[in-house]
Amino acid sequence: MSDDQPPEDSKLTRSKRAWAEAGKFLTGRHARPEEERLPPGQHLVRDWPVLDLGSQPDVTRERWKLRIDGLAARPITLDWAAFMALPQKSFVSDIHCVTTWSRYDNRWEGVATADLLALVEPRDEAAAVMLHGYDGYTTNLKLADFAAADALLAHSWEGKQIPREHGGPVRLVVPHLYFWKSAKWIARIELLGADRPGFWEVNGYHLRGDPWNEERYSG
Ligand SMILES: Nc1nc2c(c(=O)[nH]1)N[C@H]1C(S)=C(S)[C@@H](COP(=O)(O)O)O[C@H]1N2
Ligand SMILES: [Mo]
Repeated sequence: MSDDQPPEDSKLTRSKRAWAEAGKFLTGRHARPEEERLPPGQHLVRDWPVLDLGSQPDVTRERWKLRIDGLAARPITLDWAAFMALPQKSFVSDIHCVTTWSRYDNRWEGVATADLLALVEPRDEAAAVMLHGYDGYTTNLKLADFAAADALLAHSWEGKQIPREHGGPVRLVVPHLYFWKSAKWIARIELLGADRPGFWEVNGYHLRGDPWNEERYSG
């Protein structure tokens, strides 16, 4: 379903693996989101940086399809019209990227992940999801993290279509975890019986990625 395979041994992945080994940016502090809005080691930005593996697939709304399968009683493929016919939600949340920038108060519109899960009926054994992007990117989440109350598949940001470089037509947003978990150009949500590492997780990044516990790296 994806257009190409991500570069396993690019300059980017090599330098990120080195960051993970060195524990770059780690402060050793822990915090609680109720007490500190800005997680340890983060700084605020006003712009919105673009980060990806270097290819930004050109997926039009007409061509975009989302497959939800794996351990589900009712796997489905949604096209744009079917996706837009689902209940639309709007959430405001903060972004925390593992490269230390955070951005407050992003208004997203789209379909809540909890509503999507209700549609496909995860089997009792389902415990995690693997997200697949049209660029071949993958990232994993525990089912409960994916289903968080403010997590959604977003098509709009600040009232406008999410532009291609930020993952349009549809990207995931899971605000309580580092932003690498929020797959852009989402193509497939695969329900799994157990958590297994995606692209950055294989390359030294944490399996879960909680910013307040500084779960940057696996080591
Ligand atoms: N499909 C896909 N999703 C992705 C990525 C990617 O390379 N491909 N990069 C991740 C990383 S590392 C980050 S920090 C965020 C960046 O999102 P942004 O470019 O909208 O800021 O997207 C995440 N989702
Ligand atoms: Mo990232």
